[in-house]
Amino acid sequence: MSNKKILLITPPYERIAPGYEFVKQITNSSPSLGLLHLAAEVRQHGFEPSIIESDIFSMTVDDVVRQAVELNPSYIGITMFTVGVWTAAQIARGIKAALPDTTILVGGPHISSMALETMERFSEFDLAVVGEGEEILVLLLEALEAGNDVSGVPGIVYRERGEIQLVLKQNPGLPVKKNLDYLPMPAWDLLPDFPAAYTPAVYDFPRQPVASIAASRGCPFHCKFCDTSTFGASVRAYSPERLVGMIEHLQSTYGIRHIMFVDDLFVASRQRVTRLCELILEKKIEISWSCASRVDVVKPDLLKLMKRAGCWEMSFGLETGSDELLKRMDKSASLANSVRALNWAHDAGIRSKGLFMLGYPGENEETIAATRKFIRSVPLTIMNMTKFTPYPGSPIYRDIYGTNIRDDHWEKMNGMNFLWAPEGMSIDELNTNYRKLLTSFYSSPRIAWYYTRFSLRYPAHLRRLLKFLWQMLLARGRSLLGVDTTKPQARASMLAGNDIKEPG
Ligand code: B12
Ligand code: SF4
Repeated sequence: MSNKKILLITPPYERIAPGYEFVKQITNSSPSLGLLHLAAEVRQHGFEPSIIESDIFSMTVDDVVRQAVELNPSYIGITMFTVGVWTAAQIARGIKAALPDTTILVGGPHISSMALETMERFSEFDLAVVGEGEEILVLLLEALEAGNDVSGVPGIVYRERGEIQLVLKQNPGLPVKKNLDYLPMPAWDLLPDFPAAYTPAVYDFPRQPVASIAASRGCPFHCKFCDTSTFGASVRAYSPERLVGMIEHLQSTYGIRHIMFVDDLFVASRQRVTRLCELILEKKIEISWSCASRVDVVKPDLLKLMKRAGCWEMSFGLETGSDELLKRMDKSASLANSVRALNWAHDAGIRSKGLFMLGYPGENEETIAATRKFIRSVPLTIMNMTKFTPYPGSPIYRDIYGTNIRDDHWEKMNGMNFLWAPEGMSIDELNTNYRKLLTSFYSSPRIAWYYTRFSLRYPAHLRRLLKFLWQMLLARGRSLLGVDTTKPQARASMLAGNDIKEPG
């Protein structure tokens, strides 16, 4: 019998290399904001959403299928990054086998860029929604409920019976709205064990509980490695008043003390950020927060105001210490911009997190040496380095695809595997340099001293780190004794991607 239940799922995916599960102790466990937005919207239209965050609760594909079958919803919605496509397909297959009448819908960053290819490859997905999903999902569910033909629903990919076989069709999407205030509050209330179970990476927040908000959508830049296919180039945002309302709601309902703004470019509008900071100060809201920015859009006075309004950390997409590589990435920013912004943030008293990547086309021993020198010369407090991955939806994907990268590498696209090496370098060399760069930063006396003080001030971080170190020692011990510690599912995924080196 049909019901109005829709189960929204984040599939498990290889976030941690098999055998390294203990790393999870210290990594980011934020919920999928996309699902929270979709749930809030469909609930307003009479549907009954629920959410499974499988990765955060270490659920396997079988666990997810079991829970879905128990709930027996009419609709399943699966969100996916490229790395989660294969497990999403396994989940869809499992559910279809037990509940053949359930409609399986998919969306998310991977679908926004690869909808046709994914639907062609995985017949277990019934319908795909491209781009922002709130309004389209409601239109789609209403059409399905009414038993109508879905061919008129905007922004979807569907199958239509052709003369010989089913043919895939893609409809154009909806025009974007300039202001995000029309969206309902994300449905944090549907998350099991929120906020306790959703902690960001260790040392990445000063106090908890923590929640994330996407205060704007879209980015007008076109960095070649970046996938902007979901939100596009036009920047849209909540009004500062609405954002403050959201922060107050999170504080009063869940006791949230730190907010992570996950916008691509939080500082896209100086005017909007200024107003937000003024409102936080006027209303005397006691909250700390972090956000991401480009290095070329910040100014000292704005940074000082942000600091006064609670800004604790800013992530800057620094990428590399080579101007030549920045040019090749179409980053439209220079090392001089980076140095200036980092110094300004430091002077304002805001922590800077540097986001880097290694292995971009054109990377060589010289650019790596330049990055090493750069990292140690600027006032960074924390750094993340991803292994360059040509994500579908990024301009560089189109340049590289067809050389030696294939679509069955999708399940390895988590920024922790080198799937491709620039001319003149091997994957082994890249892995060695990756380790060296991270060690060179984190072993510097300035950083070691900073984290010692930080741990003493925030013992919760220290406890988490100690637990991680203990589990790492256990894993090392087991590996020395020759005991296989990987879960069966992780082993299967390892075998499926067998021509790719595991992260070192
Ligand atoms: C916050 C964030 C994270 C967080 C939280 C992730 C999470 N669980 O959501 C953390 C730090 C954990 C993270 C990790 C990674 N991330 Co990340 N992340 C982001 C970021 C900055 C914002 C995501 C967000 O909250 N958006 C706001 C919500 C509202 O949007 P949304 O989730 O896309 O959902 C909307 C639509 O996609 C659609 N939709 C989504 N799902 C579904 C499902 C259905 C059924 C329907 C109908 C519609 C639909 O409707 C939603 C509402 O409009 C994006 C950049 C971006 N612009 O999206 C990158 C981004 C998603 N990340 C990316 C990547 C690559 C990763 C990593 C794989 C590797 C890495 N180097 O960081 C890892 C690990 C994977 C993982 N799942 O954790 C890429 C994805 C590219 C790709 N093709 O796979 C992005 C796009 C960055 C980029 N520009 O390249 N990430
Ligand atoms: S890397 Fe940042 S600035 Fe560049 S396109 Fe992506 S979101 Fe925009």
